Amino acid sequence: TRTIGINNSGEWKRSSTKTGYSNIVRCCNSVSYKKFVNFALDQTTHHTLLLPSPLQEKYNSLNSKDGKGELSMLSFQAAKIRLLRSLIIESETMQVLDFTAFPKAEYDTPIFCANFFTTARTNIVVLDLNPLHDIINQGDYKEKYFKSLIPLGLKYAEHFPWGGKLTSESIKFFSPIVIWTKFTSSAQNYDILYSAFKDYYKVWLELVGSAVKETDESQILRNLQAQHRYLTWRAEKDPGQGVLKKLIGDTLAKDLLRNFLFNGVDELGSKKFSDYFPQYRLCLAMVNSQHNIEGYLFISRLVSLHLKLIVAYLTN
Ligand code: BLA
Repeated sequence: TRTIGINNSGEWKRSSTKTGYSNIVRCCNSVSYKKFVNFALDQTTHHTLLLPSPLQEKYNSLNSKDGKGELSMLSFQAAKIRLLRSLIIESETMQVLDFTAFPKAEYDTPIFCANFFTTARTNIVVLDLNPLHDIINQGDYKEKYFKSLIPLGLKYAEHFPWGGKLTSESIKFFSPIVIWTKFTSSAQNYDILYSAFKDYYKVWLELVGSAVKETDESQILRNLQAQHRYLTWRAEKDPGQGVLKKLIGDTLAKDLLRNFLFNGVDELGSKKFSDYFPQYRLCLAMVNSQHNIEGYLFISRLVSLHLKLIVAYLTN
């Protein structure tokens, strides 16, 4: 198989040894997310034939406007995976990972999602298998994918406490095992984050591996619409947008978001953001009001506590 990677100076290269990033740490921080991505790519190649995505040619490496940071992009596809892509940002002040894998519409498998934003002092982390369908009202979907994964979620819940306020939409895109957390920078925290990343990715690969191809056209369409809704949300509301615009300017940032990170948003469906999220059209201020967010937060904490009690009861 052809193998590819990004070298340390950010130049695109083909390497004969492995698929992934060069592991050399470019900057001052104690963590480099390149090893996370390399682990994932390596694991993936054990399960499936990973092919370069057509996006790779255009999206590979960019320097930030101030010349002090570098953005490295990798993208692939596979038999069951429409797009597996990663963005790593390394600069003097931050390390960022945005690693997401989208299954093809014939599979209702969750979307793998790892978003880590790291500065010298703090870290904002989302690690999840984002459910494709509603896990609150669609019990069978929750049962199919998440019931057996609750112990995995609990394994990290104690070390990585809930990160705080979220919009109600984000909560709905997250699974019961989401790691949504903020922590101070330390080698120990990165070790545990790496371990969680490895666990979650291996589980995701198993789910994709055992997924059975859907043949019912209406189910495929449902999966496709769910993927498109997800892409629409993220392309519009990604909290990293501001950082990206600052690093590479408005035009490039928008292009990167719509055509690389959330590729498919303009092709997989024709609905717009306001069709999927009409609440934002009329009354943005209300949706964002403290009251609403606190309400959801309160409920989600209750649910999570409840879940822990049930698990404790069942395992005793
Ligand atoms: C903050 N990123 C956040 C937050 C969430 C996410 C939940 C905190 C709450 C919020 O601002 O909404 C991530 N939200 C997600 C994810 C989903 C979602 C993964 O709904 C999926 C459905 N983060 C990145 C990248 C950058 C980044 C690429 O992924 C930078 C280039 C930065 N995330 C970033 C920053 C914040 C943040 C700077 C803080 C934003 C703020 O406080 O305003």
